[in-house]
Amino acid sequence: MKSMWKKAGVVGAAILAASQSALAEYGYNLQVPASKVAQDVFQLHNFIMLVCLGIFVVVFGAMFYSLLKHRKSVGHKAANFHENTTVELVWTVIPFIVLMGMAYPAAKVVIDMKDTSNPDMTIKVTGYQWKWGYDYLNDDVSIYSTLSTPREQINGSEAKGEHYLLEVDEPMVVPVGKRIRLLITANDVLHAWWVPALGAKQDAIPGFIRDIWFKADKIGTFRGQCVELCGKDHGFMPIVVEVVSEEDYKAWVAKKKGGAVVAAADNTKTFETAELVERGEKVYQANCAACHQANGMGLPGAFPAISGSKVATGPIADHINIVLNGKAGTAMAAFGAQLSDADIAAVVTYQRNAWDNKMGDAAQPATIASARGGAADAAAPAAQ
Ligand code: HEC
Ligand SMILES: [Cu+2]
Repeated sequence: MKSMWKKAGVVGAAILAASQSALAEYGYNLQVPASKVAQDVFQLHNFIMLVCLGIFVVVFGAMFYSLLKHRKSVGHKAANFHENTTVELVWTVIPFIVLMGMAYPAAKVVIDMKDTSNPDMTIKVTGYQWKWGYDYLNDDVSIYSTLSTPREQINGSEAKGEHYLLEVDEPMVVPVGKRIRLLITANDVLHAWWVPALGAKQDAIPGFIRDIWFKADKIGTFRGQCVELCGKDHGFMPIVVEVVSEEDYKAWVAKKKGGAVVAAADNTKTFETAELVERGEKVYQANCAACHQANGMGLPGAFPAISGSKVATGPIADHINIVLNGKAGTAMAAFGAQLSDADIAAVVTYQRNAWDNKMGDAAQPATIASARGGAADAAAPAAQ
């Protein structure tokens, strides 16, 4: 007898410990809120769940009570009545009050989410197939944020990391405690920007600009995903927001601007072919491999192989032209606005000298710069 109680005690304690650690981890809950709006959303969710639970208990309670107490086998006879005004009033008025009780706090939170007035800074967010672009309108910094999970983890030849498919090369960096307004749009198809812990979610629509805001309460890294089905790599364009102190933010901006100066200097340099190939491989992995594949073989029927391609083994001017200006009506986007002259020179040189392509020639940044000028007319239809 005694040992049975002891066993029950141990099991009870284990259940309690498990449920408490589940709570602590929010394992089965929404993400831990990191902004006022996210906190409001979280509380609204809990409140409405409780209302639903209350309705569930009352409705099913009444139903099962009636089924059991008034069943035919204990001698009950069904009542047969129509048009009972009192009952009809009660079942109209009570749901109305319940609905209003939920709609009022919900509308308040939605209005707060959509109130983008008085921002401390504004960032334009652009969805691309398949990455995010961030333009800091106040600080004149622009970055592209692409997935950094290694291909080996995705194709299963390596163990998956802690932030599998939720990590990027360049996170969006913002200062803590500031009202950040986001102007959200897309370059090709519908995408949607969502970081649950910051309570910010908005569709990114080509040709339209929608805005939202958030103010992060604490320093930390917050992760989200594109939440609008946008094609093959929809699951491969995560969002990472790095919330830092005001000083760290200023230092980051200064570093980005310094980087831009170095990058600009690269555009006037002349490189060795080997340097271009090495740099071009990185540019290719970050910008092109999603479609043309790391091995240059493409995906038959959708994305052409670059290894052995007529363009990559043909006249270099045509090769530069398709990378700069894209090809209208296909998934091949114009990279002229996204990549620097040095990066385009590098990726073109890489494509001409990797895999089965043994062209031995190289494009220099200066060639790209003049192609930009000269191809402006030809580019107009391609850019659409
Ligand atoms: C979203 C998918 C996608 C991405 C990313 C992409 N391409 Fe393409 N690319 C295409 C498609 C589709 C075509 C075929 C266009 C056509 O129908 O002619 C193409 C064609 C090409 C061609 C011509 C190949 C041939 O033999 O016709 C080259 C060269 C090329 N891309 C280079 C690049 C480079 C360099 C990058 C990265 C900076 C890149 N592409 C990124 C989809 C993509
Ligand atoms: Cu998307």
